[in-house]
Amino acid sequence: MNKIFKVAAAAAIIGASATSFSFAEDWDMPTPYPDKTFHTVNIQQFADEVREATGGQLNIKLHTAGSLIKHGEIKNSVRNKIVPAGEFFLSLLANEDPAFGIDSLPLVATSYQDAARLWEAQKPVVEELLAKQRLMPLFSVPWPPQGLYTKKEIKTVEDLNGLKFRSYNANLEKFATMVGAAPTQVEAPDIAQAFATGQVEAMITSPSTGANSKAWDFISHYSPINAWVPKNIVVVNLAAFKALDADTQAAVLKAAADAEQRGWNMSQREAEEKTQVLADNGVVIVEPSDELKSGLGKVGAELLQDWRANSTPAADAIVDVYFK
Ligand code: PCA
Repeated sequence: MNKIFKVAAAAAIIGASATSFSFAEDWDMPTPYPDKTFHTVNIQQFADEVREATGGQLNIKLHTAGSLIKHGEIKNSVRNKIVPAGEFFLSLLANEDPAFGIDSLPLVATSYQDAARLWEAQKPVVEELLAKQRLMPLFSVPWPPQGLYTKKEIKTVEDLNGLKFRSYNANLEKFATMVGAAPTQVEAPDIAQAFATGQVEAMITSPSTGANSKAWDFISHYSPINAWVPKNIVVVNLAAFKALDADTQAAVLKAAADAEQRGWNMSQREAEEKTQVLADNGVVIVEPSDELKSGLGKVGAELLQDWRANSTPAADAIVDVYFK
């Protein structure tokens, strides 16, 4: 083969491969929670299924526990195409629009059934708000109902007065302030350290996050107050999604739908299993007293009223649809 012919043949091969095969794509995907968290396990399976279904054409690589991008910056980093996809705690965006925070208001939705109904009402509004930022939700999965972790038995809302309280979003911060506690924002991977250093001494979170943080090392009592059922959401940058070929897009959407269903089931199993893990490690599980329940009910009603007063018509309509 003479030299010119060899170059031409090589060009033809490259040309052919460029039209008949697309190059494999690598996606870095930041998530805020540690590897053992069921949300992370679920997303890893989602990534594996996408890789398999696309014959390796789309490789999603997880960067967990805020290791690549800090939790508070994940949404904007997807929006700005620094990464094509990411996971975050949906109600973290409540400062952008109250519609994002409705799943983190006390005693609005406290069971999985109610949480599913609330998501049905909330989802179209969330989709529209995210679309304005060129983001598309892929799936959303709830945490188990949120319970109360303390160093003593809490019999009334007044017992929370003066406690240094771990917070994870604006709603929880408001709640803590309203009951006379002092809130401090702490990300999930930093919980154990925040307790160990005395930065905080009480928290509201799921049995999952409690057990994964080994809460028995720093608290003695857990009360399943089932205060709310907040969700994580996985979003993709719309332009990044549209750049995928049709088969790959379909594979992503299929794996996402499966991940949503699997995630809701995992969450429900977690609620029971991880409460048992807390008990097995010596945490005293205390059913909330009637007094505590009615006190929380009052705080919840006030917070909902406040939320509605500061809401947008679209966000407020979510509550109307939900309570109808
Ligand atoms: N775990 C996360 C969010 C809600 C939950 O159950 C956390 O505590 O940060």
